[in-house]
Amino acid sequence: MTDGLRLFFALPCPPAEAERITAWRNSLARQPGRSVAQDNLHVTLAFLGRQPAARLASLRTLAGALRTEPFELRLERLGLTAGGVLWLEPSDAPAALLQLATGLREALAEAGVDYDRQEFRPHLTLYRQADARPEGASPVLAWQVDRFALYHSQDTAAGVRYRSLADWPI
Ligand code: 2AM
Repeated sequence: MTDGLRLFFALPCPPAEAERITAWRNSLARQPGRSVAQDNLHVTLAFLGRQPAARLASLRTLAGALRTEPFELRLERLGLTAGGVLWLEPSDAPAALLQLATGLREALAEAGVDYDRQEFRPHLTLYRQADARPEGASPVLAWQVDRFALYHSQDTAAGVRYRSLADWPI
């Protein structure tokens, strides 16, 4: 599908934490590749890819029906994937986070909505096409998660922008 909207569900990184991690990243020696814009920092729960706009109503309904507990998310492990994605991940993912992602993915499957079926591995991407893991101690990001959101990934003249279409309390 070339039309439609590129969508994903995610936890937004709160502005103060996004500012902190961006300052840390900007303090590093320059890397090749692309950093994720401060306003775009997030933890993906489920990546849907292109979806018809007509599906938005059912996505809102299924997301609104999910029930979980607020939890603290602590991202303290810096990782570099073979594909050059530099990310922060929890050393111990909270059970409530896994429950939220699993519940969401099950609801999507039940509604017949396609999504990326890779096993859920919570992380916050900082950099793409990096060629080295920065030296030194990993920074730590932590916040109380009480909302998740549906995002529209848009290509703009200023680069990709993630716009929140709706969000829900957890
Ligand atoms: P992200 O790193 O910005 O969260 C489609 O695969 C998108 O889903 C990727 O661009 C990535 O975006 C996210 N993703 C990839 N692998 C994942 C995984 N194992 N668990 C959760 N999200 C993943």
